[in-house]
Amino acid sequence: MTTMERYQSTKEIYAAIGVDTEEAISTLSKIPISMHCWQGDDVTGFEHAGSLSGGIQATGNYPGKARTPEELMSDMDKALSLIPGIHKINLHACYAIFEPGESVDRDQLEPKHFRRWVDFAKERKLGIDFNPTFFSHPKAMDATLSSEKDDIRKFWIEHGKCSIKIAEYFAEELGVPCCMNIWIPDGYKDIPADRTSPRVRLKDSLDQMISIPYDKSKVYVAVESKVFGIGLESYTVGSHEFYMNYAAKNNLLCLLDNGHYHPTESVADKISSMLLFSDHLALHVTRSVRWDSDHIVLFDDETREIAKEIIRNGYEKVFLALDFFDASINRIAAWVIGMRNMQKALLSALLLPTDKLTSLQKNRDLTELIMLQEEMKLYPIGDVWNYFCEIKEVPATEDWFPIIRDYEKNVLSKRI
Ligand code: RNT
Ligand code: ZN
Repeated sequence: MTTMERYQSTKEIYAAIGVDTEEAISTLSKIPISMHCWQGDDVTGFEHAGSLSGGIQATGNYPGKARTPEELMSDMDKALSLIPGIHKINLHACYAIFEPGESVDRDQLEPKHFRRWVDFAKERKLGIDFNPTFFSHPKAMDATLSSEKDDIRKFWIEHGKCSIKIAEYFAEELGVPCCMNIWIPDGYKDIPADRTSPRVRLKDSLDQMISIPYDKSKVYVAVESKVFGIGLESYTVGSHEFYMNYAAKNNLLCLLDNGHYHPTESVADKISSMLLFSDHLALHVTRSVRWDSDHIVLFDDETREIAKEIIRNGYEKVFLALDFFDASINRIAAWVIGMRNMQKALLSALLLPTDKLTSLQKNRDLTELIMLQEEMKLYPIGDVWNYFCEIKEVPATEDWFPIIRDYEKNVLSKRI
């Protein structure tokens, strides 16, 4: 049977339970996922201002890592050609592109240092999301926006301000709103004597940063909390409570990274509460294995629960990005696997008989509810996925992988 024939019969199976597969496909086509550039080079960037710091770690030494803007763009192109639909790319400030011999510190960055990324995005009709980089830098040794040293704090506040202007430039040039996410690593390895002062300073730094004028319909500033980092296990200045309150008071977005909570906490469960009090929410979907390890996103229960909540609460309200960095396997395959898994999770959420499930809950038919939720797991989602890939002109099933193998042989293996 061809993919089309299988799809036609699967369409009827779903129709019998009240699910319109055409509608699911059309909705899935409209959901952009922000593909993080930093999977391509283990969060290195192009400035070489210092090795990866801030309590995050990319482990592995798989050959073929991108070393230049050209290599990274070429690798991202390869990944995007194997991912169905139109998406966004997510850049960090440390991926600024300078003229030969030019060197610009992070408090002096300008839109022009990202012009080549804008050209790249325009040609491919992609939006861009952005992140100031508050790590891997000599001035980020101890602390950044919460530093007790005024000159250090000023430097990072300036970096934040430049970043807002760059985010605005992306949105203006591309006609797509830019989510600009602030994450800082500041914290302590051991128990601090004063938990308040660093938070007072962080609050003041953020106030200064967002005091500059910018178009709030174009730039959505988000703040990302964290429970701990490597070497910063006891205290994180930018905790969940800090940022949730800061975002609420200042009309910013909270960014929830599902690697940044206690292991039994469910980010899926947080989405409905967040969106009840805020028009938008930002997400970093990742996978933590025992700790915030940033493993590749799988088509697993956690991702599927998050996807269900995105769909049920309105995907238009969510800035959806991935955040992982695996240097132990082919980095382009890592992107493709993670992006396609996120899409599969969204598709599986779109293929649920939501009205029926909701009314079972409302009528307290909880036995039938769990029964149907479980039976839905074996419905033939794969036939819909393969058809989706086919109409988007990307390889279905595992057929994309030989293209990665070829690229590895012809391009990556030559990078020595
Ligand atoms: C770190 C945060 C942050 C980074 C990226 C590189 O724990 O998750 O989002 O991973 O900005
Ligand atoms: Zn993150």
